[in-house]
Amino acid sequence: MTIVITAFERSPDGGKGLARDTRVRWALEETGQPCEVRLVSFQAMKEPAHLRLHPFGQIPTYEEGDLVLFETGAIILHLAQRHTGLLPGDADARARAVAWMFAALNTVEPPILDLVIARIHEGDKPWAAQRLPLVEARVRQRLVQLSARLGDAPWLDGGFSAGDLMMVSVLLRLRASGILDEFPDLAAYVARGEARPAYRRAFAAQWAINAPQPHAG
Ligand code: GTB
Repeated sequence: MTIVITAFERSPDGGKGLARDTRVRWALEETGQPCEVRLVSFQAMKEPAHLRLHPFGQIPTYEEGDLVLFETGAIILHLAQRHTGLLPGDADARARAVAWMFAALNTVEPPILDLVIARIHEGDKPWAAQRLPLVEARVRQRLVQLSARLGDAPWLDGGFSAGDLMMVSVLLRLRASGILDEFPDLAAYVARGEARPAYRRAFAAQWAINAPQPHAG
């Protein structure tokens, strides 16, 4: 059954791999599932054909026969449950890996997204200078806690899992702020994720679409 995902026609990050199709591409690569990618413009995302796939008019979406999914958490959990490579065999270890997926999405990502909003989308607002240190402090608090749990281990709970895939994907969004580099163990954790052949293939595939075009002449 052909898997079709959607991605930005041209990602605003210029190929840094930060748009969320990259984490789905990564999961597909880790599980050895080929896919087709349908590129959509911002306008097309808000039109009825795409809204039937994604009620909030966003990317990525996932189609596999009659199954249509949105939300990267749901898509990656679906792939992890149906194919080998992203969840351990032991039932308790699987449950813990899923807990780390939720932790990445529900506990670590929200303050990071808040930081993106404070720095980029609301950076010119009159309250920005007061708010930014508060938001940064909340991010650092989570990183201190995450770093304490990771300790010297390469991955969050035994071998690499969908929990790590999601956590690394979430932490990548922090790099531009410089805060990730304040935590060398977490920066190394992210680098380990990026060094995985499956991540490199996923990154290259989105880069081929999104990389800045050289100017002619
Ligand atoms: N909770 C959903 C999920 O996990 O699937 C969130 C999906 C989502 O945020 N999609 C974004 C989108 O479609 C793209 S990934 N936005 C268009 C819209 O809402 O109209 C978020 C994203 C966008 C841009 C960058 N960037 O430029 O660096 C990074 C991440």
